[in-house]
Amino acid sequence: LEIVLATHNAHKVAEFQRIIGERMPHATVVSYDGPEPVEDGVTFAENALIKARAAAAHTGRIALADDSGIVVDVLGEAPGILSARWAGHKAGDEANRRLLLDQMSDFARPNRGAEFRCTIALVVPEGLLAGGSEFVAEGRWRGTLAYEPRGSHGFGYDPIFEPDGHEITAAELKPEEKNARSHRALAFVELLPELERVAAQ
Ligand code: ITT
Repeated sequence: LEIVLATHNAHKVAEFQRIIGERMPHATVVSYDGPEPVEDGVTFAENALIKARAAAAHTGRIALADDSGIVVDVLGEAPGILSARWAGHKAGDEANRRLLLDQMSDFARPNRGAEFRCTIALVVPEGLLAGGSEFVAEGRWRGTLAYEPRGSHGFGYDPIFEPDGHEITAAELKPEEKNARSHRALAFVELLPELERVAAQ
């Protein structure tokens, strides 16, 4: 089974290689490098579907796309779908984290609750399956925002996110620990039966 992964985020690719590799050892994951669609959805699910549809249409293969981010309770679920570009289009992960910490400077625990969300869209093109197929799964990982970044694993907001049940940040967890319980792993586990079903057809 060959799965096209529609993301340009190398960290997501690495996590999916592990997450999929453990649960579907016979699957081959290849990165999509075709034309980029405009991500103009207003929800994680819409954006994930936009990316997966483009990859499936262009490659004729089974495509997966991930749209994800962090939502902070007291910020009305911001940054949300804007997580990757919270401090500006080219600002990068460190500037995004710094801005979010600044915006949270008036809030102490227990008012620093947040969660990671990941939506994965699965799109099977018509050429592979009569009528094609689309499926969307979501995973959520709750935690608390730290006051300062800690840890060197992971990416994005991992250094400032302490998952519930841990006193360390997601960037201090070993990659295999993060990939066992993260929003991305939970979304993939929800999607797995559907992926196995379409792969068997
Ligand atoms: P693609 O659209 O090419 O997949 P992207 O990074 O632009 O890459 P998103 O629009 O889905 O993807 O933004 C996801 C952002 O949310 C990501 O850049 C991080 O800032 C944050 N994020 C998502 N999952 C995360 C995780 O597991 N750990 C830390 N931050 C995460």
